[in-house]
Amino acid sequence: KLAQIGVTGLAVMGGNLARNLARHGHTVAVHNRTAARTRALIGEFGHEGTFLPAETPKDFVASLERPRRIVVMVKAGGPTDAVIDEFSPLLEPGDVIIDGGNAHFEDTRRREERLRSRGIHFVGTGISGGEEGALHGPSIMPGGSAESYRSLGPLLEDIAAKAPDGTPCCTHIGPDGAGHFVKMVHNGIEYADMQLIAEAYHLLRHIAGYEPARIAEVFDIWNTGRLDSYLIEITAEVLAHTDPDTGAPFVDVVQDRAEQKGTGRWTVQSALDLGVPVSGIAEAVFARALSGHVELRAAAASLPGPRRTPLDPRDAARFAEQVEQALYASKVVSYTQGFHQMQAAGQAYGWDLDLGAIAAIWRGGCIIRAAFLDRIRAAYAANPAAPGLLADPEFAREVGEAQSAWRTVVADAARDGVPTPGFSAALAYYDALRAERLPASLTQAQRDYFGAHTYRRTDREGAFHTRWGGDRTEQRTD
Ligand code: NBP
Repeated sequence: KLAQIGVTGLAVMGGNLARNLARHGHTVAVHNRTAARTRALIGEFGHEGTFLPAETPKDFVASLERPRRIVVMVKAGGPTDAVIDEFSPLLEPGDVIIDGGNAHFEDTRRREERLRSRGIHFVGTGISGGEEGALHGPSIMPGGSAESYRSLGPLLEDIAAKAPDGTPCCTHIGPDGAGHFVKMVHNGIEYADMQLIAEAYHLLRHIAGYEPARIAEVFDIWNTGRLDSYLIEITAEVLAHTDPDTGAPFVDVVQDRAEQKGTGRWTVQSALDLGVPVSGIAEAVFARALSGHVELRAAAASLPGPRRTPLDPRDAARFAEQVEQALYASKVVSYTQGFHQMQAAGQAYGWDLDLGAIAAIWRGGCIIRAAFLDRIRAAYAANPAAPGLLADPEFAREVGEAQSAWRTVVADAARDGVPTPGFSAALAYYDALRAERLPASLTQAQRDYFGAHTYRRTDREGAFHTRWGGDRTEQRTD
């Protein structure tokens, strides 16, 4: 009997994906560079389904039905190229290589183009949900050709997470690097979500004066409303946890230095290339970077700040409600920005992305899963060409209702010296978008002054330059 699909790279992610496929009744060929890992997987989990273990790439390929479907789950970068180089000579036109690692979308575009010329489908696939997701149902974002999805889609939809309405959290995203691009933006949005939650915690701690256990209760309540999400849920659990060694709140014994593996940075780098303002994601990446600059922080530790006056309990409770509104409005902004980036990338790379379908497959399995995403799905279903989420009447209404509390929170934070780069950047974005006139007119006039970069007038067509160094007469330049 031949296998319907194969997995090579059996570390935690690959091993769990292979088990997930086998548990769904598929025959799965398994292979790993170091054969001991393959044997360990079969020894421990072989009883869960039908696995065809192979020790060599040749045996692995020979154990697959045609067209062959090979999931590569190795370390991103050089190892992915090494595996492609090793396996592709053994494959035939029509076969499919699925890269489920966290590849950069430009690498995926390059690999897809090279393999396409040989008739092999290369499907760069975003997989979110970590190791638990890989085993129990991740959110899956496959790129590559539409043809490859016809053969691969049913298998992937089978093992994907299911949204609350039962639909699989997997859809064909678009050609070449589209899947990995969308996974990258997912991670960027995840950075922003986490930063906003961290700021809400910081505000409740230092302005409302709540202890972590009390803040956990607040987050638990928020999790029953419009902020209902995996990240809010785990935040409440972390904040309620007490360190067994010291008896202190766990959050107080963890060093306040956040690390990163790079997908947030990639998102911002791509946004800069596309000219899309993703200030919420950028502030989140920078906030992690700042936290790690220990020497700078130590040198600044004695700089003066405001004196804080603790709020009385009634005011603290009202403040906590305002923080919920600020968090929600800021979250709408960061999703607005992330979806704008996907829309711009779709145009730049010719992907024709279905933004509503992308929101739909993030409703389950992935780290940013949230009730909120169903609202985004509905907004794009109602108006697929909407110029941003804030153009949706429902989101516009909610953010409009939250804006006063949002301003209070950002102002209180500034007054009390609590840093809120995420909340503040989101509010600035909101105010800039809705401004009737931006000071960009002055910026453009300055550019014309020192660089003769010309400007357009509000009252007439054409490009103009003023002779700033001379008689200041205006000339039309186009
Ligand atoms: P790792 O990223 O730790 O990679 C280990 C695997 O790569 C092993 O199977 C190893 O084989 C294989 N490998 C390496 Br390293 N170099 C190789 C080479 N030159 N040729 C062949 N195989 C090679 O595994 P992981 O943590 O399971 O992650 C797999 C992928 O999934 C990564 O791209 C990662 O970024 C991504 N990931 C995603 C999530 C998520 O939530 N979506 C979470 C974690 C990871 P060996 O056993 O012979 O050393």
